[in-house]
Amino acid sequence: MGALQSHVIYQIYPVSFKDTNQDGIGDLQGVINSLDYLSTLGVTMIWLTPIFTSPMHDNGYDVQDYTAINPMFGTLDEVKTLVKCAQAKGIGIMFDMVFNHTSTDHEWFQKALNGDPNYQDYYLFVKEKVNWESKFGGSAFKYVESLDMYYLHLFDQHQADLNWDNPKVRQHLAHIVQFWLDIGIQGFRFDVVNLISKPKPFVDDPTGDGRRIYSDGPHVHTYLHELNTKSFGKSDNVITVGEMSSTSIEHCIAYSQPARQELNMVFNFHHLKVDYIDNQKWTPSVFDFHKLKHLFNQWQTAMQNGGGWQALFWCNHDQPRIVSRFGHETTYHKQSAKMLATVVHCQRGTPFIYQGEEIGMTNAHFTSLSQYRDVESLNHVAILRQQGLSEAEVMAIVQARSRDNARTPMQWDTSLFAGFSDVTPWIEVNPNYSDINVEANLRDPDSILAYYQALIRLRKHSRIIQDGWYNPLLVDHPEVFAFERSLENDTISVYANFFEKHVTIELPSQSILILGNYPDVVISSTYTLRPYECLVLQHQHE
Ligand code: TEU
Ligand code: CA
Repeated sequence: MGALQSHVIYQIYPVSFKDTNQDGIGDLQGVINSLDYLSTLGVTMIWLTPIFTSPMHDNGYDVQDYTAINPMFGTLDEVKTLVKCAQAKGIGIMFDMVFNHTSTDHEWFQKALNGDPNYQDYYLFVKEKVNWESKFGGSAFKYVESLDMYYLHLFDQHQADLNWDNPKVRQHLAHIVQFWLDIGIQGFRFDVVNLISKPKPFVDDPTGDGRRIYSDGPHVHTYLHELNTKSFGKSDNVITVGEMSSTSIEHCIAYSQPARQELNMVFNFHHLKVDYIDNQKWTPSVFDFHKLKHLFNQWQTAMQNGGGWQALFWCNHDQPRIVSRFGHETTYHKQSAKMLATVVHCQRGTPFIYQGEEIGMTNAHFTSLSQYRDVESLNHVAILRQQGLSEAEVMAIVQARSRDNARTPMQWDTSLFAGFSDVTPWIEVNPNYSDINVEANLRDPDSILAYYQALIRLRKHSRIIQDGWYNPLLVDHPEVFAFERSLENDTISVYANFFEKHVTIELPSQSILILGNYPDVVISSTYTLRPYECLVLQHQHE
């Protein structure tokens, strides 16, 4: 499996990946059956979003029991089979640990509700609430009449935030990680893990929703270091990644510097807010390309200077599809999907691919609000209506922003329900599956899938891509994002046109093309990039 630098990690959202027992819901057996496909793609690890028992208010991010598998996905034996079969192909399994909060159905929360003060101290109960907002809309505090107290829920009201200041909570969580290590799980993604340490007492946020008070809180680094030394840090070759919400570069360096023994790498979302106004997800806005370039360059250089390590990604189960967002869905579908992949996979860090991204899956384009399933979307529909927006305006925002854009079933082939299931799936299939599907990609040597394979091969064989220094190029160019990676005497440079128009640039002398998304490229010192064209060039210094 190799070092952190050589990994390429594939994210599976099991509920939408592959259904094998025909109940319309993806399952573990579906993942097992797809291992040949993933092995052909070349990925080294599979991250599964939570498959623990859960009432599924937030599709499994509301965990009822961290050591029990939700029967709708399968059994513990199937997890063991998956670990073994994946291992045989050199692929590790990464689990998703939701440790900022538990489901309100969790035994601990139920005991707290029943009045047990020991268990009340597992959560964040307060007599007086403050003005923090839930990320899914409304107040972050829910009143419990029988206790005459409020509990904190930064997400849905069924997701109660844990009190990490309680050493018993931290000990339980370390044991849970150890339980999965003993089963053979080789990676962990920690959900919103920079939110675990809240400063107390809670105070109002006069100018915001509270996030600047509780994100990257006072003991977060101490608690992560402790979790590391008590669980995954004791095993070799375990890969960890923390999801960091509204974080800073300084904290991300600290989370991921090897010497600090916290985590291997971090996801941040700044580059995915370049189409927001003032951090507002539910307000329509346009894509600021200059901001995107600036953020990539800033994070890449600061993280390398500080010795941190980034998880590189465009897509996950919470984000609209990137080809719909910063690419082109029709005429330049293939070209733009390949270009977007190139700029992520050639940066310094560990790339992540979200299921369906490798075949260019697009946003859902649902036409009725009744097609949406996600709690965040449904809550915000109600909020937007209260704000007085028309139904058409609400629909347009949800179409652009809903997490369900990423959650439609994986498009395997042209059969009914895209080969995901034989029965009606829990969420509708994107009608474009007849064009965009795995089978069609496997038949086409020039497919998006084939290009992802080439990018993964490139990383595997290129020390520059793995370890090279990142250097921004053409920083002020209005259409082209460009950078180079260098190691000893070798340099690779990447030029990517993010727009539909032709743009002419100067290329370094003696460049050799190693990868591109158009046929018939003739490299010359002055080069005109075609719509969404990208070039990966190699230069050798004497
Ligand atoms: O997401 C954290 C998070 O804040 C977001 O990505 C969120 O979904 C989005 O910004 C809202 O606009 C993680 C999980 O990835 C997500 O699926 C869960 O719903 C959330 O934590 C709570 O566990
Ligand atoms: Ca199923």
